[in-house]
Formats: sequence, structure tokens, C-alpha cells
Amino acid sequence: MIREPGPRRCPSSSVAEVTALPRRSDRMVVIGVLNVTPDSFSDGGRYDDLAGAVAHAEQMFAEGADLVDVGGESTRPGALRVDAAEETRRVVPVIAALSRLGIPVSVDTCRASVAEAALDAGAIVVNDVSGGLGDADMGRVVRDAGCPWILMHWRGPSAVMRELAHYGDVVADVRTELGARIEDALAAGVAPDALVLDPGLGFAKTAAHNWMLLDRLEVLMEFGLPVLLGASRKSFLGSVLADEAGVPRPVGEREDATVALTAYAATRGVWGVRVHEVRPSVDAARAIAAVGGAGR
Ligand code: PMM
Repeated sequence: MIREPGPRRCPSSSVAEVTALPRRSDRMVVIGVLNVTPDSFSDGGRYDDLAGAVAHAEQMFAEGADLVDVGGESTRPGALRVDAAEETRRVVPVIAALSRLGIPVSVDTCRASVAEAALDAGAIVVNDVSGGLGDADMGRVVRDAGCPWILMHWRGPSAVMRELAHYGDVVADVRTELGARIEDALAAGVAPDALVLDPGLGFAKTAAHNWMLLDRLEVLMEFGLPVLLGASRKSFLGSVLADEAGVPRPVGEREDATVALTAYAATRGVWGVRVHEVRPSVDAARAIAAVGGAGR
């Protein structure tokens, strides 16, 4: 398998040149999740020591992860926020260690100060689940760093997002709201080729909303920007796999459905998927690419 050269980090004073987003000619990009939190819904508490976090990232990288997404604040429904100092304390040592190992890292944060510290420690992409709404200073940080910025569709903090899952037409509404996020990013001076869009599966969305968004991905692609999907192990997969009594499938048993959506995303021209188990998704992306001849 050919790996393209890793993205380079621009000096933080650069505003013109955008650090290259990982892109591959041989398959869809796969981002490995590394939550260094005590309370994330799937991997909370598993990687909150430095050595364990680094070892897991190394494994995901060896399995083909194009980025490791390091997050220090749980966004599971109902989660309460941690303060910025604690979030920074969780992510920076891990990012610095991964950066020294040459592992490309994105930081999963909606705080500008955390993003700035993470970029200084070697992160090359900002993955912002609030799409810039969480911190008015994020646009400046991203612009100054010249790094890619993943703008996820978001309506409010995790503690209240269930109450915000009301739409007329969820696909049209998410498109409109992401369009506003793009406008704000451009107004902050961020380059258009720095932006990645994400519909935010599970964020202020019911299971039905998630399936509708997956069904009509082409609407989000109309912006001409790369699209990222984060479906891995989420509760809408637990619901669709519920047993006859309606009991949702537990988090640890949603992997096959996750990989099915990776394969689906690859057939729909999605730029990347964000997953907990890297190898099965890389395998799926490679197999789908082979159908079109790119993997031969
Ligand atoms: N989902 C979670 C966290 N970060 N980032 C992006 N861009 N897209 C997502 O769907 C997304 C995200 C929540 O999942 P986790 O608790 O397993 O990290």
C-alpha cells in the first residue's frame, strides 16, 4: 500500500498556506479515535494514562490510520464540560508524544486555547465538533496556524443537545447551518481549502435524523468540500441492531455495523471516517477502492 507523504505543519505565523489535509489516492481517509477522557461513551477511561494512549495511537497508526484524533472532553449526550486547563492537561502531553513519533494528529476540541496549545504541541488538524460556534476565537487560531479545520454540525453543548433535535427537513437544515459555519470561517480569514464538513451524527439528532443524513450525503457534498463521517459505535447503530425486546446492542458489539457504514461512505465519495477500530475500516475502504481499480 502506498502512503502519501504526511502533511507538514506550517509555521504558526503563516496565514496564506494551508497545511495539507491528509488525502489518499488509494482509498478513503481513516481517522482513529483516541479519547483521553475518563467518560467518553466508548473508550472513556481506557487511554487516560500517557503510555496507554501512545501505545493505542501507535497501534492505530500501524493499522493504517491517516490521523489520530485526540480528544480531552467527552461529547457523549448529557456529558458535562471540563475546564480548559484540564482539557489541555489531558491532550497536550499525548499530542507532543505522538508528534515526536511522527504520527499525524488532529485535536478534537471546540476551545480555541486548547486548539492553540495542541497545534503548538504538533497537532496538524483542528476537529471542532461545534463548527466554530463553541469559541469565537477559533477562527483566528485556525487562520494563524494555516491548518485544516473540521466543521461539524452542532447546535449546542452535549448536556442539552437532545432537546435541540428538532428539524423541518434535517438534511436541508443541516446544510443551511453548515453553510453559515463556512461563511463565518471564511469571514475569519480561514482559507476555503482548509475546511472539512461533518454532519455530526448523533449530535442534536435522533436515529432517524442520522439515517436521513446518511441517505442524502450528496446534499452536503454540494459545497465542494471534503466530508467526514463519525458513525463509529454510536447509539443509532445500537438501536438498529436492537434485540427482539428492543434492547439496544451494547457499544462494544456495533463494530460490524460501523464497518458497513465505512464501506457505504467509501462508495459515496466521502473524504474520511472517524472510527474506534481502525483496521476493519481501512480494510473496507481498501476493498471498496479496489472495485474501482484504485487498489489494484
Ligand atoms: N463524534 C464524537 C466526537 N468527535 N468529531 C467529528 N468530527 N465527528 C463526530 O461524529 C464526532 C467527533 C463522539 O464520539 P466519541 O465519543 O466516540 O469520540
